[in-house]
Amino acid sequence: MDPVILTCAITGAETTKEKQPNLPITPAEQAKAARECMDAGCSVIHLHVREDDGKPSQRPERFKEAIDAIRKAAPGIIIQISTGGAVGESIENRARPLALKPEMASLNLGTMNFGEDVFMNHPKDIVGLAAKMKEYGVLPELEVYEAGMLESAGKLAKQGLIREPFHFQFVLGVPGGMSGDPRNLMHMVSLLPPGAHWGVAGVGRFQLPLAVQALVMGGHVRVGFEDNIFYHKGQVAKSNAELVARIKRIADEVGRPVATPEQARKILGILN
Ligand code: KMH
Ligand code: ZN
Repeated sequence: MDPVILTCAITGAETTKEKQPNLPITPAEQAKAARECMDAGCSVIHLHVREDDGKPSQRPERFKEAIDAIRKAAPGIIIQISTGGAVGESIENRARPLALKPEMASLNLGTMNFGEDVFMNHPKDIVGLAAKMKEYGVLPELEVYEAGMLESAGKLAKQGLIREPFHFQFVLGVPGGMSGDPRNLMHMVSLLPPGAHWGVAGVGRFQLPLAVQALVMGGHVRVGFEDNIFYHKGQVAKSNAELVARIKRIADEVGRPVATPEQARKILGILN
């Protein structure tokens, strides 16, 4: 069976230290977490940064500090920066860290309710972010929370802003988006254009079952404290790596070798 790329979203913009005391916030904590995740089988870090007080940030200087620290601690790991940021962040700030030319960045394909907030992704802003990613040679990971968003990728490709094969991340279980019902993942996969790569990020209690479903269906998997803070119901995870290690064990059992960062680069078409 094809290798599975394990991504870890180690920090996020919404998770708090109060709810998850092991959340990595500083560049040093993020570097340590990234190393542990790499040792556990992860090849991509989905990266948000925080200021020292825990506030979500899109400051390029802070991203640079975190990226440098992660590169030193976990050489070779793929770093995917967030252009989603926190709900309510301006599009200008969301775009700023792209100038650091990371290998990958998230590109959110639509506006949606996000818990009690609205996660704004105006069509012109999606185009603007995609154009910047193209300019800087950054591979977009297409974040999709609803089936219609998946179908909108073709429009960006027609405009020459993204290229095929696409790499989708299905983020399922956000209150306001599609839930983590297994039928939703089946439906998403049924809509994929030929040759597309896909992974799933299940939010909260959906993280583990969707990960297992993706392993069986041939997809890639994202775990981490951005999406889920628990190991079991009511049991806060000790580390991001603990969540990665569990998926690696299950992947081994179902015959999906875990991709190294180099294999992940080949699969995703990242050119160094
Ligand atoms: N924090 C969410 C509102 C991304 O990283 O691109 C959006 C998010 C997606 O986390
Ligand atoms: Zn994110």
